[in-house]
Amino acid sequence: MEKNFKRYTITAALPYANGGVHIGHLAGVYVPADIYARFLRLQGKDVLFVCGSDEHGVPITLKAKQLGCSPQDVVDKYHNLIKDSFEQFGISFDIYSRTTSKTHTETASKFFRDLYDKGLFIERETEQYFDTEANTFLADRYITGTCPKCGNPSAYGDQCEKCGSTLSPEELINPRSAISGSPLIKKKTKHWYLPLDHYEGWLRQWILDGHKEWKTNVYGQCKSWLDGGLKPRAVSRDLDWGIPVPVKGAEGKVLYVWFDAPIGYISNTRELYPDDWEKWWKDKDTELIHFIGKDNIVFHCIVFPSMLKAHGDYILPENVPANEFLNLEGNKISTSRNWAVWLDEYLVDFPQKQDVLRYVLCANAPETKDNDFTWKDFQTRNNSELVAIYGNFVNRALVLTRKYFDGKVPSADNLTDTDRNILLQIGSLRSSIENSLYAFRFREALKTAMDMARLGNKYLADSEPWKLAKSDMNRVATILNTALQICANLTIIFDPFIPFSSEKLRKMLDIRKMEWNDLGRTDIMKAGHVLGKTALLFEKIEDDQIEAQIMKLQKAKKDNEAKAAEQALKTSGKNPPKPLKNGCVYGDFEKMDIRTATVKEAVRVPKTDKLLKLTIDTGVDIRTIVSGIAEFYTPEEMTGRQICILANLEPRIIRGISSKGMILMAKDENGRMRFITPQDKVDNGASVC
Ligand code: B3M
Ligand code: ZN
Repeated sequence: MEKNFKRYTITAALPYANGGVHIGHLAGVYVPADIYARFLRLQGKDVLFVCGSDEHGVPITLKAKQLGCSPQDVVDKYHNLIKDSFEQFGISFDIYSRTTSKTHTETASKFFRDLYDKGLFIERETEQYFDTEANTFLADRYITGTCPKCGNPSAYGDQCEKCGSTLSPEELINPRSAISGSPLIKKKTKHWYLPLDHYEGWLRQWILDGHKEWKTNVYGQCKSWLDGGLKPRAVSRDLDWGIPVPVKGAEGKVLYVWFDAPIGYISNTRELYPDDWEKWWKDKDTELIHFIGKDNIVFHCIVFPSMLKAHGDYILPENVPANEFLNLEGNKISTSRNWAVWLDEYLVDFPQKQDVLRYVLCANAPETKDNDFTWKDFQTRNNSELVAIYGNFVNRALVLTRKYFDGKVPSADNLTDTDRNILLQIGSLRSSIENSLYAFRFREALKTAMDMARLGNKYLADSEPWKLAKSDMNRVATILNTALQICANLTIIFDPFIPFSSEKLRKMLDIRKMEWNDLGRTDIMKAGHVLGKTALLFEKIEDDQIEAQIMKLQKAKKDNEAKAAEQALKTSGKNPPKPLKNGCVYGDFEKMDIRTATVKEAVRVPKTDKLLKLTIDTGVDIRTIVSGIAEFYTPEEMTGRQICILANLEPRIIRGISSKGMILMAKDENGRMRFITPQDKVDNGASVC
């Protein structure tokens, strides 16, 4: 259904500037948002597509700690990386700014002040967990301890990932700081709360009664939040990174990141249109749409609208078409585990193939449920859809026109029923794709676009103009004219989805960018018009390219397992094993004469803490070895032990004693030295080999 708003404000979730952009982000938020923006623009509508980096909040400060730099350094680095990735993938924001901008600080502070001055916040003093070592209050997520339900020793203050229970930090057994590992104290602190419970009645009406058309995943989540009852939410935090709370007595406190981030949409609009921003946010004739992932639903459907409603001047979102999550090869995408396909890396491995990824991510978008991205599916969709259908059709039409008509559009003098019928079918796709796009069903819409290519491809295959070339050039002309009209229509219908390819095809056809309104026209390509240079629209992706990607993921998995094992050792206080030494040859080993032996006597070496003087029976001789093991064994413990020694080591003088040989020992995970003893007693002097 066509919508008749005067203008459209489209927002896409502001990504945290603490990492790059991966396929999950693109599929969940940015590709659908971009398709919608491009679709509306093609219709000549007044569109604002706004985004930017979310640069505040605890995740940024943690990343800074991890990298040993300042939060500002972190956001500078990632803001540029993210912005660049979006540009490369043709995400056509009108502005991509950042929440550390001056305009944003002003806008968010003013928004807070407006609500504060109207008395719309509650001030509360509560006791919260404080990490004395890191000198900071801790968000629930950064408190860890033992789950009271399942005993998992590393549950978080908000959730146990093992049994899935929702928790509060108070419930954790033995809570500790996830940042420093130290135990926590409780400390009083004052914060400002938005009383969401006051807006509950209104929210029920506005969403549950007024927006039944929202996607079921979004509507369902809102309903369950509302049914669970809303509580006041703190909109400030004790943190030294963020926008200072703009009231007296709020030193050391900043706006909660989820309070300031959505205001970023407004700030960025102000930055783009300093004099004319209000109509995008305050005029009832503007349609506001938020594109987000499912983890942001509560903030965009409940918290932010309550803020806007409380303020009073602003319009509310018409729709929030949140997507579910995209998994990768069967596993949840994870930044920390590096289980992701990063956009910057993708472009190195698949240069110029932005559209292939855009296509696959849209065709497989997690619109109604979580979905899986696999490299095999990526290859299949490229090879059997883009190449074999769309690309093949276009290529045939262009190559045959070059071959038979010197690259000039032939005229269609005698359209048959078949031709008319195909053109009619092409035209009829328009209303169907519009319905899908207006309903945010982008997969379905893309399928319709591909249906157009499919129709064209079948039309050429069925009419076989190459067979008619000898007998009926007139007919060939009509068929190719019809095919070229379909090609021109394809540049329009695919434009929102794969804009780079539409541009490429327009060049090959040598036509200007069309409007959505031209979709369905059958006279775009005029007889006699000279086509541009033909090139391949899409290229096949070979097995080895796909295998390389799968190997890359396998490597990431291995690296991650190693990292996790190392981490587990670290948190257990144990030392990780040393890396392996480089190879040696058998001859090197053979030179060493390793034997079993027994300690006959052990005494401390005077004036040392570490050394014992051992009298050893090697089965060949009785000798003295001085060994640095006094920290780990008493002389009494040593006496009578069977051990292994390196018997042919050059004698050394240690503290005036001649030491002949070395005792073989292993360091345990706590750094203590332990003997190597044959499992069963053997004669002294037996060779170890
Ligand atoms: N940065 C969370 C996220 O990246 C948050 C979105 C803000 S949108 C205003 O998932
Ligand atoms: Zn649990």
